[in-house]
Parts: sequence; C-alpha cells; structure tokens
Amino acid sequence: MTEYTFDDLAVVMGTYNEEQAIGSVLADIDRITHGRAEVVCVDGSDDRTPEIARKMGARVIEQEPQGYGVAVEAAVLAPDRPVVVTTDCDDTYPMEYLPKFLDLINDGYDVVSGDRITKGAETMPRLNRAGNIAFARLASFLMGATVHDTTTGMRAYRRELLHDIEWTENTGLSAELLIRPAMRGYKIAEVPIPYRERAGETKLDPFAGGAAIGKSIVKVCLEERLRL
Ligand SMILES: Nc1nc2c(ncn2[C@@H]2O[C@H](COP(=O)(O)OP(=O)(O)OP(=O)(O)O)[C@@H](O)[C@H]2O)c(=O)[nH]1
Ligand SMILES: [Mg+2]
Repeated sequence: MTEYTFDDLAVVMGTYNEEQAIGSVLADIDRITHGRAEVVCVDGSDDRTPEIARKMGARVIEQEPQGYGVAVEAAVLAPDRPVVVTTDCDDTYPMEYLPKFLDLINDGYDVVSGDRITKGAETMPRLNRAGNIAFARLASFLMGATVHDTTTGMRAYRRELLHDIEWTENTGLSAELLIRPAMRGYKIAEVPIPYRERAGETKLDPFAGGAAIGKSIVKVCLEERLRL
C-alpha cells in the first residue's frame, strides 16, 4: 500500500468570520506539515478571514454562509489529495496530531476521528460537553458500536469514501461523516485529543444546533440500518 506523506494531505475547513483565529490555525498547519499540506477554506465571512487565508497560501472557495455542513461538505469534496483532514478554524483543535492521524490512515484506517471527550474536554463550555457526550451515547446505542465523540470537527478521511457516500446533513454533518462510514464497515479509529478554548465567537446556537444534531443522528442511523 502507498505510504502517504504530508504531500498527500489536504486540511480543509469552513471559515465564517474567524479573523481572530485563522492566522494561528494556518500557521500551526504550516509548521507541523512543513508547508506541505494543501489548505482549503470554504469561506462565508464578511471580515478579513479570506484575505488572511489567501495571504497565508490557502485556497479560498467563497460561498454564502449557509451553515456548518454546507461549507464543510464543499470543503471535504474540494481536494484531489488522497487524505483529507477537517478542522474548525477557531484554534480549538491540536494540529500537532496531524502526523498521528496520517500514521493511522497509513495503518489502514479509513477514518481517524479526534475524540475530545476521553481526555476530559475541560475547556469546552459545560452545556456543549454534556450535549456532545449525550450525542455520542445516542449514536453508540443506535449504531450498536461505541463511539466517544460524534460531533468532533477534527478527522482524517480517505478521499474516496468522501466521494462514495452521499451526504445529507448540515449542522449534523460532523456526526454523519462518522456514522455512515462506520455503519458501512469502513475502518474507524478514534484518537483522544486535547481541546482548547475557542478564539473568537461561536457560530453555533447550542439549542437550535443541538436539536438539529440529535435529529440528524437518529435519521442517519435509521437510514443506514435500513440499507442493510
Ligand atoms: N463558510 C462557513 N463556515 C461556517 C459556517 N458556520 C460555521 N462555520 C465554520 O465552521 C467551523 C465550526 O463552527 P464553530 O462555531 O466552531 O462551531 P462549534 O465548533 O460547534 O462550536 P464552538 O464551541 O464555538 O467551537 C468554524 O470554523 C466556523 O467558522 C457557515 O455558515 N459558513
Ligand atoms: Mg468550533
């Protein structure tokens, strides 16, 4: 099997008014991958985010803001590189784990998912933490397999599976991107990761967003069961 390197890696994200964080996120990616990863931002900002992203060498795809999943679906489908990693553009996720994620893809995993819960996620707002734990339990019950974090923004995927599966969710896309591959027999690894406090303001309404995510988990799990 081909051994993938940083030259085979694309790091992608939705960006929506993240000028406080984007400089640090893109600098971390460049430092860790020695400038070799391709970076794609699907951007709906009206601040300086896209300007900073372009200056730092990222490819920017402009899109009206339509929610997390609309942006992230476009972002994961954009690269030609064989390994695609998602992150949020808010400085919460540890880019130092990119080598580890790539190693696990090279070990044969199809999806490597950053699990924020196992290491404690003390920096996560308490309501979000409780919600994320509940979503993982709900998904584990419906999938019949244990997952610790279904709503994480940091994962590595083999590019092909991103194109082989049809994605339907918006706010719930992160859960869908784990549940559909897992229920179709793709090899999934969860890696416990640290999680930092967000730079800049949240783009998620915890109540409306939480309800949408819960609904997506139930819908996607039922659809996948009915496929079998
Ligand atoms: N282009 C685009 N990006 C979006 C949109 N909504 C969210 N994003 C981006 O998607 C990522 C995730 O959004 P966050 O606000 O961090 O949501 P979250 O991680 O659930 O909540 P936090 O706890 O605040 O981090 C961020 O990089 C946002 O800038 C959108 O409508 N359009
Ligand atoms: Mg975030």
